[in-house]
Amino acid sequence: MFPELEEISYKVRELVLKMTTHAGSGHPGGSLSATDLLVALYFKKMNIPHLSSPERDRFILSKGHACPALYAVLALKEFFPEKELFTLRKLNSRLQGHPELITPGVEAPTGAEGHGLSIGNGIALAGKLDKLNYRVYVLLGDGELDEGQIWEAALTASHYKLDNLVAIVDRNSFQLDGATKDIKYLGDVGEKFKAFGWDVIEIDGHNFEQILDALDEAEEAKEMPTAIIAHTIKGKGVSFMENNDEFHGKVLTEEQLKKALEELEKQRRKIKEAK
Ligand SMILES: Cc1ncc(C[n+]2csc(CCOP(=O)(O)OP(=O)(O)O)c2C)c(N)n1
Repeated sequence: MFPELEEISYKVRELVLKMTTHAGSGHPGGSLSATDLLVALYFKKMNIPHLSSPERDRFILSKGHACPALYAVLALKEFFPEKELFTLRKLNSRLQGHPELITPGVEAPTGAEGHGLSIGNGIALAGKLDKLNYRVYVLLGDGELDEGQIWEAALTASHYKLDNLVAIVDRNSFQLDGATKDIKYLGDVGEKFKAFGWDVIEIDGHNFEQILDALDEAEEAKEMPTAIIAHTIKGKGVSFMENNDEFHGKVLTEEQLKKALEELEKQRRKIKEAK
């Protein structure tokens, strides 16, 4: 059990829902599926002594539309003030609808899906050439795997033996307009990465113990990149959002927000009582 990480995840989920409803647009569903993965990375795994430190671990949100979750995590890490979250998607805000380099802590501009793994390859290869010990984590959506460039990048990563690179697939089984199985059948994602020369670990992407064990195991990989297939739930934490693709690119109304926050609070209280 990791009650301190669960507590942070509740806060992140609350902020995601509040800031997207406040903005009137955004992608809450895929932000909630990715929340626990982001919290484990930023609050337990990644080493970021300073945002400009050459040795810092890098994270790339390839499924850039889930940036409300990333922004909430970066604010809770105190890279910028929490109140700035409520400027999301506003003109001249540092928090745009998809990640931009103007946001403190964002390592790559993403949002056009399919590019993050190629960017991660470049950063990981540079780390090896410069003999720097940082690690690179790239979060991919499963719908994003429809993009051909992901597979080109997957081949490149194994060719260059990028054992400092970890791709995490947010396997929530949904994409923009439905279930991934109906839009482009993916089959066994882990087997596909294995066929491209990757080490593969399959986990429950909402179980902190499994997430952290997988991230530790990935550090043991030698001369090959690691793919963590994280089985998740789109809209995780809010009953009427879970596995409901309606909330891919649609935000909660004020009334739905109130209900969602009550649900999250109830779950948070249960965790506290169990401590
Ligand atoms: C190149 C490109 N084409 C289309 C889109 C529009 N788009 C935004 S999110 C999305 C679906 C994403 O599915 P997935 O990667 O599974 O995200 P998740 O369900 O985890 O939110 C699409 C097609 C885009 N952002 N980039």
